[in-house]
Amino acid sequence: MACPVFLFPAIRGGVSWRAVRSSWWRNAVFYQVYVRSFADSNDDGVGDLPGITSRLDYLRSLGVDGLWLTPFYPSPQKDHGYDVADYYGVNPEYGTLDDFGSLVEEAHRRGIKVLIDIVPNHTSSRHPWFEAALAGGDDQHRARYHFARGRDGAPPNNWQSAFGGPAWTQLEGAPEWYMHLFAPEQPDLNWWNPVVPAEFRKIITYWLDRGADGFRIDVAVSLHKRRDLADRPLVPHRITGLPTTAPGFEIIDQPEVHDVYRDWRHILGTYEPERVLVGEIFDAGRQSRYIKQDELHMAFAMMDRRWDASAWKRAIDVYRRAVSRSTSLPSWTQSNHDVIRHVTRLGGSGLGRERAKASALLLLGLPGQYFIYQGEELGLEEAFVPPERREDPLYIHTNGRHPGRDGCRVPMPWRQNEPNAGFSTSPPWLPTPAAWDRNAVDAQARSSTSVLSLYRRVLEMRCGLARRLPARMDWAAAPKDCLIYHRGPLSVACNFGHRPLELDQPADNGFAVAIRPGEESPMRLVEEDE
Ligand code: ISL
Ligand code: CA
Repeated sequence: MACPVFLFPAIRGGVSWRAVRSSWWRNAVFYQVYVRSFADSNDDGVGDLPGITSRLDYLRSLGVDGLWLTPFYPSPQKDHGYDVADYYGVNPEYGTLDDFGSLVEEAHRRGIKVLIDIVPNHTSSRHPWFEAALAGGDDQHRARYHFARGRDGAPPNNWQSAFGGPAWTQLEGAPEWYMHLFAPEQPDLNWWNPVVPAEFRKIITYWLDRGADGFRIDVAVSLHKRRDLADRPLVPHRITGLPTTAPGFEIIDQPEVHDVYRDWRHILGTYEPERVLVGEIFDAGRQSRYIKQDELHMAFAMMDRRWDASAWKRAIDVYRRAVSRSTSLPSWTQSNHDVIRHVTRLGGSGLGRERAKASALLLLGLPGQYFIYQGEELGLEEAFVPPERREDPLYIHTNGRHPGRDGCRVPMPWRQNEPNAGFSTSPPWLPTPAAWDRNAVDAQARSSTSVLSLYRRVLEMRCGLARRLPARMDWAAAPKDCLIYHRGPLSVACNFGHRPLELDQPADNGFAVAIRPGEESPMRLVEEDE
């Protein structure tokens, strides 16, 4: 967006005033585009890059500074793009490299930055490297992945896949197994082999040269696995007594992962304007080790706590402390393509939506970046996807024990009274819930009380206040079930309770939130000039 952000965090460690001052990403608002479900330009039921380009004016009018595009590379789509078969191309379903070029150019013309997703932990099993490793069985290709002999017909160790079952699959008719911390179609790369970091250096340079403003790094701390591939020690579970993995035994997050990001940061440093690295890291302890002047710029401060004032205050402080020794600020976020949408998490329907409006305001006033997940600005809830239509590997590989993540990936509703809420004239890859018509962008744009209108107003206000907001915030004394903080001229109050609260602290310069159950418009937004 055109709104310049000039907020100055404490300057430490020799970062020049100029460098900090010119950072476009500090306090920016990012918007996560789930490419497959955002906008469909050719009515085949699948979102695509030209679709995104056609909606850039919508994103500009929302007031975002940058986008994060989920993976759009050629891929068999076993994990919807997080299984990359070619890191240098565009999945034909999503468009072409030229379409990527136009998207970046048009976004930049509107002052919007474009981050792309990079998936360095694993490739697709259809990546030429893995195909060569299987076909030839030669050591050179196999050494790019983790192949190991099993133990008496069992996997090489007891590591588990995030999608259920062992993290190993045996080759047909052979004693070797290969490692996959996710689906079997996502073999893990061996980052101890120098060929792998060399290839990723090439990949990131390639996309930086094509105008990418930075990367969201998938499973950022997993690259190097512990070298001895030792079993995870098992201890009796605290409650059930059943054997469970012992805490504190790392199979990932090895010291060498930091070398990778120092290397990437160095490469980014040779580009102007500044490019950024956002790690998919949610743990605050890890964030404090990876968010550094010479490593990552950002990671996700995921606010998925239960709706409780002290739990939220604690989480906010934990994430603030995690970056306190760096020049970075937290990147607040509530949803992404892997979690249940937060309106639903916070109680669903009217109540969940009011809480979600309040939490967005609470977080948008804080120092730091904010990541919106597409559809959040419409107040979308988790959708029910009929079991036979589910596609998520998490659902498939857990044999349905996990409902999967399809419910937060359902295509965007754009227009009321049109097939599939205006996403596509063909049936979308995941079905649009019948009731979603009322969530459509066009309907919400017409209503001043919609979630969309609230997001637009708040982002505009944030942009207007930007120059006057310090990087510091202070909690103020607050009644039970309420959080209040001050940040320069801004005061934010958030009521976590069920009863309306009268505050004696005036919030003349900022916005105040109150939840009044049963009222049509429970949110109060006090603009500066009121
Ligand atoms: O979604 C999860 C379980 O519900 C998480 O554990 C998730 O797998 C983890 O955060 C890593 O996520 C990323 O990498 C995965 C991919 O499936 C996710 O979509 C992606 O965000 C494997 O590439
Ligand atoms: Ca399409």
